[in-house]
Amino acid sequence: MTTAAGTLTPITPRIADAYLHLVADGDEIGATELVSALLADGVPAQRIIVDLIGGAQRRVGELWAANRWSVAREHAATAVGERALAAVAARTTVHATRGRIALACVDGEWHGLPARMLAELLRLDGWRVDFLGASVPGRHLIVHLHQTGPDAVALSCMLPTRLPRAHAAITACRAAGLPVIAGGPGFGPGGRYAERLGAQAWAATGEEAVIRLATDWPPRNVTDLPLPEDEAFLGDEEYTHLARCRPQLIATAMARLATVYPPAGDYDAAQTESTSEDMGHIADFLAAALYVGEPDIFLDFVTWTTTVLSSRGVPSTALRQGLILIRDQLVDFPAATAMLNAAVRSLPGN
Ligand code: B12
Repeated sequence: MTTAAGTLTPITPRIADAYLHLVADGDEIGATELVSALLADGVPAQRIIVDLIGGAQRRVGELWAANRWSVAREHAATAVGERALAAVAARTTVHATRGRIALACVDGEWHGLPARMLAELLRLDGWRVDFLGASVPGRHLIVHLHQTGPDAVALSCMLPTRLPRAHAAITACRAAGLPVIAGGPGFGPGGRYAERLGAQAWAATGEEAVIRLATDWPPRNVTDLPLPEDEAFLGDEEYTHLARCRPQLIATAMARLATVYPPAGDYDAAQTESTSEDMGHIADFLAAALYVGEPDIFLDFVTWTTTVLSSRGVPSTALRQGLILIRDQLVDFPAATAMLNAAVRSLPGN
């Protein structure tokens, strides 16, 4: 197959468009052929992974959020991305000359592809990588670390709702004497929650992680490093209450919704189910915000949800009522109430 790539040409918009077309069409063979041809033309594997495959995945996210692509179409597109990434990996063998890294997504984190991209970038830079995949429960991670003895652990977290589990995993790695590099947007802008949760390093992108790990990593004697100062405040009473009462909070909010938002009374089964999922997201993002004491986690989520719902024809008043229904069940919890009130005030029309 011939391409317009040219020797050492970066990914041009034309190539990116051609690849996105193949992804949109669910054409795994075509996508595999395209990346193979690019490699043969001398395009660096890193550019294919980050710019082509990663760029298309981000575009897929926008198309899903704007309600232009269904969940099924997103799944098919991601499957193409996984296959294209595997094709790049199969055609680029690099012998491990650095240490060994265990790479896992935190418990409950199902975005495996970004971590897989990082795994390939690290391999290309000479690391031996044990890629453990999506949603790795903390205790299984630790058993694996004891069995394989890596030099460091890389933890991926795309959603802030997984931060409490990320904290548990980081704490367990630390107790095992292993340094953790954290990454993924779940750790917040500039990775600001990573350090608070005890990670020794954070990187925004796979390429940044490669540079970081190649220079002064891993640090020695992790157990001697000082603990983050405010770690003791993580997961206070409000968080614990919310985490424990989550099912009841959602059930009560759903039972009352049609009274305060009458259109919900006519919802079909699928609409009721997705509304209940949205209530779950409200509870989970609120819990994460309480856990790390960062109201912005919840505010960002509400802004994002407003956009997603509006592209599906759901008015912000529905979200407002959902937030109020949760708030009214948390009267004795001042931090949660303040976050919910700020979120209600932030909605359009206020
Ligand atoms: C595919 C996808 C899924 C798939 C994942 C399948 C898979 N095998 O990966 C599935 C269907 C499982 C999924 C589910 C959900 N998803 Co989703 N998903 C995506 C999508 C479209 C692509 C993800 C991806 O591959 N990104 C590509 C890479 C390139 O992104 P990247 O961040 O640049 O990756 C780099 C860095 O993050 C970094 N990095 C990553 N990990 C690490 C680790 C370390 C140690 C380091 C140093 C660096 C590092 O390196 C990467 C490479 O450079 C994104 C859109 C997006 N913008 O990413 C949404 C997205 C992440 N999902 C989103 C949501 C909301 C969800 C769901 C909650 C949806 C729902 N209603 O149920 C669930 C949550 C599931 C869960 N608990 O994990 C939102 C998150 C928004 C938010 N507020 O946080 C996004 C942004 C979509 C959107 N536009 O709104 N999703």
